[in-house]
Amino acid sequence: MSNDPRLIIALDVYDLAKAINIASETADICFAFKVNWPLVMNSGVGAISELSRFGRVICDFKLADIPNTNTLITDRARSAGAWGIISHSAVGEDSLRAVVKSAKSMKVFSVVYMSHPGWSDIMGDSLSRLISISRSAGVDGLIGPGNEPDVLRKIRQYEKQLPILAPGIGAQGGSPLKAIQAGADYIIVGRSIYSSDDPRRSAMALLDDISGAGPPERILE
Ligand code: O7E
Repeated sequence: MSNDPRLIIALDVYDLAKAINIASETADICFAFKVNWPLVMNSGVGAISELSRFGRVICDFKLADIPNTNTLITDRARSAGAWGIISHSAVGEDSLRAVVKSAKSMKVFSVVYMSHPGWSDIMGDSLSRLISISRSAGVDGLIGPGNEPDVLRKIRQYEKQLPILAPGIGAQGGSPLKAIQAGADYIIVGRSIYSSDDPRRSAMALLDDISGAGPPERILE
């Protein structure tokens, strides 16, 4: 399914045919595909099962609701064939626990710090608390900002075991190698790949950049 263990491609497109094209061209060089609201709102939940034919699908729904609603969404993503789901941790431990419980064998990743400036304005001081909530809820990995190596280092200081998945690479200014050197195990990349004329070639260029880094220290299976 996947040769490169570090790259997760964000398929933030509306058009399922385009997402399928990119997935079929890159399935052998990435670890997983991430789908977000643009694709699912336009193409329906069936996009998850369609893309699952090419590899692992992570539903980036950034769940941030009461436990019952989080459970309903997680159940639906699981029945559609998702391999993983992303939740906010800032919504509280009870809501995050509901996601972990209904995910069953599906992986759960929680956001502990975001890559856009507005996050640090409001939430910057909550990092250790959000990591602690994530850990006790039993998530499988953390989402941290690939364009802020200092924050990634802090996350790694607080949490030694869980893998870190880092968006913010390329279009948001982050360097894949610097993110990995700062503690990220996986990088999440969208526009630099899906907006390119040749998504496979762009993905390969990113992989070249990190080829010396070796496999992730903390591996997701
Ligand atoms: O900037 P791009 O085009 O490479 O896309 C980045 C993707 O990562 C996009 O889907 C966006 O929603 C997501 N993302 C961030 O950019 N910043 C964050 O802090 C968190 C995420 C994210 O994916 O969260 C869950 C993994």
